[in-house]
Amino acid sequence: MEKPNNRILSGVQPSGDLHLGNYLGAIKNFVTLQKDYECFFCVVDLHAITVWQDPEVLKDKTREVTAAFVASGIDPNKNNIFVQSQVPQHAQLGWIFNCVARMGWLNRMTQFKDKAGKNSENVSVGLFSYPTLMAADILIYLATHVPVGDDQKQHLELTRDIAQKFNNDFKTDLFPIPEPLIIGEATRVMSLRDGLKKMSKSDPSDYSRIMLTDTADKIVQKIKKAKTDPKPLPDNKKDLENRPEAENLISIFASLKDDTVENVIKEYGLKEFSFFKQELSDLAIAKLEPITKEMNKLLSDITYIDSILKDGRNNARSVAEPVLMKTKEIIGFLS
Ligand code: AQP
Repeated sequence: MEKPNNRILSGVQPSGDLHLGNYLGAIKNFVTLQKDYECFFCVVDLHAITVWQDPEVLKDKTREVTAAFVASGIDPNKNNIFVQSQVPQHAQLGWIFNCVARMGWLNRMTQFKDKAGKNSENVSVGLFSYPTLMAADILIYLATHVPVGDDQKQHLELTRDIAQKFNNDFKTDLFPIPEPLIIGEATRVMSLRDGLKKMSKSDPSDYSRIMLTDTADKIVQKIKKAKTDPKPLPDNKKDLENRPEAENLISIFASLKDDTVENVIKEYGLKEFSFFKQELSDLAIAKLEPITKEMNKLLSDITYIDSILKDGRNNARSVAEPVLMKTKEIIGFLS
């Protein structure tokens, strides 16, 4: 079987409105990576249903994530954009990996602990075994690289462990050990209300995140209300220590501007936050408004969105099926 050497898989859940963390931590990087890698970008609806999703809303959000990919600059003619549940090989390999991964490995996953909290007896089994499906998402394409935000690093480590164990157990070299790609100044965008909490779709506060669907006025309001400390911006990076809200806003600015935190500090050091917030609002609107407009335009033509997903699905299946067949043969399943 031909082994790729520069193939990427990454996914975004259609579990709510996409926010600036998803954009800066993931989608914006996908746009850059499409130049040098063969890319599989997946709308991971099987992951989304690990927590309750309203069926009608799930359909809309699945198309919205697709539109966000394209509106941000991912070329659907060059890349595979598809929906996870439409490529059944993911779930089939996911089951096999449930039988490879060890309970102790999954018990150590901090995201499960964070998401389940005190409710761990009542969350779905899928939420617990989510990382084995993520391993299947990656390895069903023999992906060599995975762009990851800070929050997904541990899951990628588990994927590497699963690939290694499968290869060792069955004395094969079928699965690559995928490398993380950690890119940009915003690998972990924090909540605008609390610099110690990740910006997230499920945060109950609308003011904790900037959404890709927010109007310019809403963006201004949210940035104006963003929590900061009373001091002006620091004039060197070291002084950002113990100032999580300041660090977050400066990192967001740097990432939106494709610049470094050091350069932003050079330009705005010792300025008041009220001034910096205005500059940040202008920059965020300049970068996000065209994407929002394009997303809305794309979403008015569902037939086009669905045709992108159909092509993506067909390509993805044609790559995934031989890998699944080979895996089954190695395990000893009858063909
Ligand atoms: N705050 C963030 N900063 C940087 N990157 C982030 N990502 C998510 N939040 C941030 C990255 O976005 C990609 C898609 O994420 P996802 O939707 O699949 O899952 P998630 O990480 O669980 O997203 P949320 O918004 O936090 O959802 P909920 O609230 O449902 O848990 C991933 O590459 C992720 O790293």
